[in-house]
Amino acid sequence: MDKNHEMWNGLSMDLDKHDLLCEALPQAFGDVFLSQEDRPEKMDYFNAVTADIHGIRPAELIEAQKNGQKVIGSFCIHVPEEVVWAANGISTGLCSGSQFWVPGGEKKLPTATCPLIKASLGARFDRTCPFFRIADLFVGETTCDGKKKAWEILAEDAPMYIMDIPQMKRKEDFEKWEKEINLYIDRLEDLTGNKVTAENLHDAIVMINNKRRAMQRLYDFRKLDNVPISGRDTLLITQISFFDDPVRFTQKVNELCDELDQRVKENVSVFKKGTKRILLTGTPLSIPNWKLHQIIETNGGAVVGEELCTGIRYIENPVDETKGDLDTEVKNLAKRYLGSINCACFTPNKSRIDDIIRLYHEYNADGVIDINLKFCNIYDTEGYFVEKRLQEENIPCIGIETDYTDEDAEQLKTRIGAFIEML
Ligand code: BJ8
Repeated sequence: MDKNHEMWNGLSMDLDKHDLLCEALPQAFGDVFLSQEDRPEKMDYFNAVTADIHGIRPAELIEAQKNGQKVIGSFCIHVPEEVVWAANGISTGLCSGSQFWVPGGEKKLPTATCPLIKASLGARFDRTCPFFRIADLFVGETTCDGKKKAWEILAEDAPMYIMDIPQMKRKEDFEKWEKEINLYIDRLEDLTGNKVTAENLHDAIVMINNKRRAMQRLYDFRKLDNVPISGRDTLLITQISFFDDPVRFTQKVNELCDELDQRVKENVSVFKKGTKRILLTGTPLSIPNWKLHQIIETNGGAVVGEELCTGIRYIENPVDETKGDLDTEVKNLAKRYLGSINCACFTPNKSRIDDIIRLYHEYNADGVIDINLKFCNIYDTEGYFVEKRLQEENIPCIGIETDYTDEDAEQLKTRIGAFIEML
């Protein structure tokens, strides 16, 4: 048994089933990423992380657990990772983006549930993802009905903690969210045995802000006429940002950006002149969901930005770094984590549409694709306002509904190809 298999065995994973996933990944990765021409050399690090995605980082997490640290997994960018790091825990993302895990989720959930939720439960119940075996605590939230009920089922098998997210953004909602963050801190202190203080929380805020700043630096290259990195590569980096060590990740993104600076000086573009620039908006694209980027970028388009949780919503708006007491630091977190994220779970959610229009101009896009994961009711319904406002602004837009299967790939190619052609 090799080292990885020994580790997975120790996590009581279903090795035979998991091997099937490991066998499929290199082919998919090769098709989507390695087939691209003229990729930046500094993508090497992110390639290596992806190639051993269930090996390198899980081994690090297990090592940290042996040294007394706790691993906390979450499913939503509303859950503030800073408090986990402040309690000397390790934060990791758990959202799942592969069809491989969906049937396992369907054993527990109605078929008419979004694939993100089904895959997340399938990964746990099927014992085919090491991150879902390692986490000491699973942090869910009350963003949509599907998730709320799914957490109750997940709690039959996994240690769950739920954060109750307000669904409006009034003064009293910010106060409530502050209280929720304080309750979360209590739970983390219990779990880790460490106190969250103004100092360690401030350090964690700066560390995660640095990660967001590095990613913003990367995303800024996508605003240029000559785009030196593809949308696919940027998406992969963003997906990795949720589970990699934040300090190392920040350093690697900055190294890549140094290379991209050089490319800009040499006018290098990974896209041919005249390639149409697409802004995506909608539901998140969790790893390894690369389907839409692959279709767009092999059919005459360049994805230059994502108004998604796996995109700009995660990286913009760093937390206020003004030093204060613990209450002030928590207030600053609440402000950012409630005020700046425009999930469709909020009512009203006009600021999301304002953001789409702002980003369309900032990233010099030619058109917008509004993506909706099948059975996500809130984004689907909000699509009404997205399309209406964009039409008023004369911004070309199409709505796409899809899931994690490849069954609709041909149909999507035709629709997206036709949309790009008319831009
Ligand atoms: S802040 S988008 S990460 S909840 S796609 S599970 S909403 S049915 S993922 Fe999300 Fe947080 Fe919002 Fe972002 Fe439900 Fe819709 Fe599925 Fe969703």
